[in-house]
Amino acid sequence: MMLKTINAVITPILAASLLLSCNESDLNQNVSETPEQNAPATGEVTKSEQENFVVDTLSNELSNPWGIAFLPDGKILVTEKAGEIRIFKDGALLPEKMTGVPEVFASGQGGLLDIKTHPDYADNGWIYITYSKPGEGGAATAMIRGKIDGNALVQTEELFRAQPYIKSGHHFGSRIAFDGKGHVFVSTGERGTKPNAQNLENHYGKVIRLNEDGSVPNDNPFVNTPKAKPEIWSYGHRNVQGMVYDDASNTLFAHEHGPKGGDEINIVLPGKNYGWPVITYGIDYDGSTISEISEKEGLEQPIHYWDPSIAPCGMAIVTSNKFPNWKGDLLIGALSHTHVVRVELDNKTFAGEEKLLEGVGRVRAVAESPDGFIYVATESPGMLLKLSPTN
Ligand SMILES: [Ca+2]
Repeated sequence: MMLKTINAVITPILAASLLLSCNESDLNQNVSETPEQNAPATGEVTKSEQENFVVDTLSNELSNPWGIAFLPDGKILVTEKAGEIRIFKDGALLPEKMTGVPEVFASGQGGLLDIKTHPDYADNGWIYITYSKPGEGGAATAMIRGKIDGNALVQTEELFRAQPYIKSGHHFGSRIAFDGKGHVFVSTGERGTKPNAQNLENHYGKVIRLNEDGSVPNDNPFVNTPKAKPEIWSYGHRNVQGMVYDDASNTLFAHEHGPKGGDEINIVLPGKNYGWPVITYGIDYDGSTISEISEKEGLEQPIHYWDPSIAPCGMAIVTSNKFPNWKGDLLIGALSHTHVVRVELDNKTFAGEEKLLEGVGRVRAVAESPDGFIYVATESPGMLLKLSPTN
C-alpha cells in the first residue's frame, strides 16, 4: 500500500467546482474569513451557563485535524486531512507519524477523515477510519479498519467504498458511529450533486449501516429493494459531518451541513428520507431558491435547524459524570461560527443551545474520551484542546 498522499490529479475539474461554490462555508479555502483566534489560555477557568472548565491546548501544530480517537493506554490519535495520523502520548504530540495509512484524495473537502476505536477495542484492537479514496473516475468515501502495532497501522482491510467514484472535491461526509450491537454507521455527503441524495442506486447523501466486519446486515431497510444499495440506512442527506450513537436512548443523531440557513440535526431512523433537496430550510449559497417547501408528507423533519448556518462539523454526546450538568447534551463543532454548540435535549427533542469557546477557530471535531474529558480540534491553527471540569 502506498504511504504517500496524492494531491489533486484532477486539478482543472476541481478548480472549476470550487469556483462554483466559493461561498460554501465548509470549504477549507476560506481560512481568510476565520476570525481572530481567541482560545482561552491554558489554565484559565472558562465559565459557562452550567459548567466551569479549564482548557488546555495540547497542540497548536496540527494540520487540518479531522477526527479524534482514544486508545486504552491513554494515547490519542488525530487524523489530519492531508493524510497523516498524529499520535498524542501523555497529552503531548509525538514527532513520529503513523505509518501504513492509505493513500488519500487530499483535495477540496476530501482527505483523511474520521477515526474511531471499536467499542471493544481493548479486546479486538480494531480501529476504524474513513477517507476519500482516489480511484478511476475521481474519489469515493471509504472506510477501512486496521490494528495498531507501535506507530504502524497494520492488518488494514476495506469495509466499505461508496459507489461510484465521482470527480468532485465536495461533500464526502463522513463520520463513524457504533451502536454497540454489532453494527457500524458511516455517513456520506451528496458530493455536490443534489439528486444523488434521493437516488438509492448510489451511496451518496446517505447514512450507511454495516456489520462491524463490513458485511451487509440482513435487516437493513433496502436489502429487498431492486437496484437500491443494500448498505443504505437512511437517505436525503446533504453532507453529514457529525454523527453519534447515544447508548442511553438507543438513538442515532446526525447533523448535516445544509445550504445557507439550513444546517440540521436529525434523529436517523431506518429507511427514512431526510428530504434533501426536496425540502430544506435554507437557500443556495448564491442566494437562489433550492426548494419552495420546507416540509412534505413522507419526508422527515429535523429536530433543529440553524439559520444563519453555523457549518456544523463533529459531534459528541456527553455521557460521563465529569460534566454532570451537560450529561446527555450534544456538543457540536461550528466551522464558520468558530465555536462549540451545546445542545440540550428533552426526550430527544431540541430544548435549547449555548455557545461555548466562542471565537476559538473553525471547530472540526468534538469528542469525549473514555475518562470523560472533552476534546476539541480546530483548524488554522490546528489545535487539539482538552476541556477539564474545575470541580
Ligand atoms: Ca432535511
